[in-house]
Amino acid sequence: MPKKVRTAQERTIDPAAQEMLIRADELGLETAFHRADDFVPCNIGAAGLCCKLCGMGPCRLTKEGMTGVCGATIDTIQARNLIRAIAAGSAAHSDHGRDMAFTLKAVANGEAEGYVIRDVAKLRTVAAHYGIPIQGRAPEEIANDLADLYIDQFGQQRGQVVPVRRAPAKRQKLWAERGVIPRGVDREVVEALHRTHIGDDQDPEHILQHAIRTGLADGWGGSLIATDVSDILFGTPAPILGQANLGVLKTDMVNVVVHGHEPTLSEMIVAASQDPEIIAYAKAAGATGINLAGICCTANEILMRQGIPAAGNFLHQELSILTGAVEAMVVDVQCIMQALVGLAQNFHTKIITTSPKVKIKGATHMQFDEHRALSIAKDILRAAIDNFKNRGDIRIPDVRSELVPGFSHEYINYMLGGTYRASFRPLNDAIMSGRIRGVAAIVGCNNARSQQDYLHTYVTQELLKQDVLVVETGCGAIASAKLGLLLGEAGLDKVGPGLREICETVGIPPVLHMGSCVDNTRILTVLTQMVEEGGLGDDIDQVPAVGLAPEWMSEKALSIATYCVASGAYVIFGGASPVSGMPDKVSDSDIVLRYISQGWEEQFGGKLEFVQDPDEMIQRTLEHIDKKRAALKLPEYDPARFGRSGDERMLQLETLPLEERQAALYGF
Ligand code: NFS
Repeated sequence: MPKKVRTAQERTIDPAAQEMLIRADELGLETAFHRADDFVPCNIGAAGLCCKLCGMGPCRLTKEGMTGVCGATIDTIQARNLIRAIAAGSAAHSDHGRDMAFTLKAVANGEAEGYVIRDVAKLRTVAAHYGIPIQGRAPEEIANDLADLYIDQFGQQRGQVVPVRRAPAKRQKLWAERGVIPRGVDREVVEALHRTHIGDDQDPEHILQHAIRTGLADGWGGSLIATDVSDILFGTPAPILGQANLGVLKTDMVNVVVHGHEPTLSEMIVAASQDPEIIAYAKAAGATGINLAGICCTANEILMRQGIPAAGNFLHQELSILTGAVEAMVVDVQCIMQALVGLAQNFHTKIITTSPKVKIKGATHMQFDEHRALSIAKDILRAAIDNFKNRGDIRIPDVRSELVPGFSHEYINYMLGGTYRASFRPLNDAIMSGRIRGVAAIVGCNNARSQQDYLHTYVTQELLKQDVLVVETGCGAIASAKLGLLLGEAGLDKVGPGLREICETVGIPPVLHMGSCVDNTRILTVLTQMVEEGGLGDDIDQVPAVGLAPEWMSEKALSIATYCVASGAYVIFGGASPVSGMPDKVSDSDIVLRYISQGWEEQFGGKLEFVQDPDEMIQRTLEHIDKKRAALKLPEYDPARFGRSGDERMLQLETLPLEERQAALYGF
């Protein structure tokens, strides 16, 4: 079959990305979009039917009833492949959390150059959750105890990881009954690897039971720790004006793109870029200053706290280099394409790796150490500035959108009631009355095999029309940002009437940007607070809410899906299913697929499904929300009941003669 080469428009809906893909073609360069067209994925591996766990394989099971050399069946092989991916995702998020906890320890002990505790209130709130004394103690003393407690969660061998105590009481009880509360973060990941070694756990349901515990070690373990410590050290996000897309790069400045995930280095690069000595150094090199921009979740971290612009999401990493205007791309961990180095060789861009865990052949390695963070950040910026003179031909797409990110659960609580009445009551009331039909969390990656940003933004826009409040994180949030959905009133005319009233009354965009992917824990916290506020059931699985990752690609996304399901959420993934099995057959190759939907739903009230068609994703989301509304005995969703208040209505009334206006408003 001849391979299908997509046009730039078929590869992405983003005009900035299209412009760069055309430039790549003109220059004879390739990107992930090109490589995705160049080879077809292995259909056996893609369906989870390939086992390469020992030296007798790889065993590729292409027919029903086949087994591997050791006798492993299709369902066992699929379950093993899936849990290994979940374990890798859980490990990645959690190791990020561990590094954050070690940084907190160093800061508490005055050993971390340049860092301070920015959010003492959050430090005290979090510490108090765990019974750490806070009265009359200095922030550093509290932080030291919290850091020790958090560091212990990773290597703990027995008991329960402490962040699970922040889940609804009923959920904790359910987890305890099912035996899935993580004992220690590392222990669950190690056990997932042990169980899937040749000749160990051969019962797919038993394997997937442990997948739940491995996912929970991420969501209610490592990721939650990462979010807490990031907020304590760098500030809990609140709305701030930002920009997104490649047009944030500047022609007359030294452009430094920070890409990856951990905020420790990027926050310090932000601080260093404002240092007068560094600015003077940049000016001496002929630039007007330093322009920082982020990619992937690093972008989200510094965007929501510092307002530093986002150059784009996952598939923008190569495209930013194609502008020719990036002096340095500074990377730490996760979602960093190896192809960056080869591509950068066609320009002057320096790829600088910084993590002791991540090196790429051909990149410059400038290792980060939190004890000397500010000095290292300045060294990195000097290297970028020195490279400014080597810049050649540049082309920066004139495309950027404004956005307002920073909707932490703390801020949502505050915005709904102010300082003295901070509460989730108005949100619960809006859902209970039907003004808001339900909530959708639309998160996750870009995938080079699907049209960049299309599924994200299509699903988002369609759900908004149906009065579904949308919260977003990760690369999905950046997709919406690029389309202008994260800005105040933008797009409110395309939002359902009830949701529009709420957005206008509270003064929020219809899509709330809640942060990076580790910050999906903020969504767990919001759901917990909604439950605790009352009126929407007594556990997360009763809330009319759905999680979606329409363009997922990473193992981290699978881990997120698993802990969301374990927390009671219905999760829909777009694109390919890693456990799809034999095409069109209901047989043993469907056991895993059925278990992670019906099986998990029976046990945890949440389920995971892979759905390719975006309209079906929307339909299933709405059906689920309506089903949950009915179970709570809430009024049936009826958009005709709303839209008679709010700014739009007032503007309409203003056009009427006085008497008619009074009649409409007061009935006389
Ligand atoms: Ni999430 Fe963030 Fe993006 Fe996907 Fe990668 S950056 S941690 S994995 S690609 S959303």
